[in-house]
Amino acid sequence: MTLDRRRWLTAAGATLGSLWLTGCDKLAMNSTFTGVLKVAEKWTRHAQRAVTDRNALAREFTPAEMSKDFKANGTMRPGDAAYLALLAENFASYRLAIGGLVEQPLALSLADLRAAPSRTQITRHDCVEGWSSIGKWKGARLSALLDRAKLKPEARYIVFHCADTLDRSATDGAGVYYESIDLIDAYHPQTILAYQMNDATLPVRHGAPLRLRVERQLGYKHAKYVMRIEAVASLDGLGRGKGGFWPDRGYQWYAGI
Ligand SMILES: Nc1nc2c(c(=O)[nH]1)N[C@H]1C(S)=C(S)[C@@H](COP(=O)(O)O)O[C@H]1N2
Ligand SMILES: [Mo]
Repeated sequence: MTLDRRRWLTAAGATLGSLWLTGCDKLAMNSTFTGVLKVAEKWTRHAQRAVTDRNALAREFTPAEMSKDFKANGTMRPGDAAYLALLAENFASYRLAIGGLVEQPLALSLADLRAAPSRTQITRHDCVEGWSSIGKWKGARLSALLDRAKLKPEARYIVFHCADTLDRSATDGAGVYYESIDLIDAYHPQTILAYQMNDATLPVRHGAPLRLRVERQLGYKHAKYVMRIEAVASLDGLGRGKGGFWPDRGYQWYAGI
């Protein structure tokens, strides 16, 4: 499935459609009503343009433009026992769980992920803190994995649960890093689960064994150390309810660039 315009335009269409369905010629002659239609039409075009923009590719760079030293940020080596155990055996028993609102829950090894449809891209990572680095990423296309898991129609967001506790002072259990994206970004062709960076196995400081690249958004959306993916209908029950570790602490949930 590719996330078509339908899901996006359903809301606009429903409103506009019900107006049309009144189908009264007298109404069409009424200038207030035609004014409403014009506004609705303009709004629909606006929504359409927004969809097109969201599907556009992020800029890609040449190998010569790659940063000599790609900065690392946030957690650079999770101290969590479960992660350290996986690291000690070089992720041999690592399994990416894909569950929640799916017909077919999955548990994928790194070999499975490497065998899945992939994409390679050289992109610029922009952190809200004001730095950028350009790097080359190779990973499994999230769209293909979600197609394999078969999203249920109620699924609206994809959540990435990470291995690292970034805020050890959080007593409400919201100290573990997580992030979420909507289905437009989940199905964007550049949205991948990267296992390789700059032609080498993804290093620990950059999120080994698997990290999200969601190239149309700022750095904090790019969850590192991804352990589990969950399809959900609402972000309410997660963390502090804002859909991500940093959004729970005041950052925008949608960090489009
Ligand atoms: N699990 C996890 N993912 C994370 C973070 C983190 O601390 N933990 N930091 C985020 C932030 S703010 C940025 S800028 C990028 C940094 O990725 P990098 O270390 O590969 O540069 O990871 C993001 N993803
Ligand atoms: Mo960041």
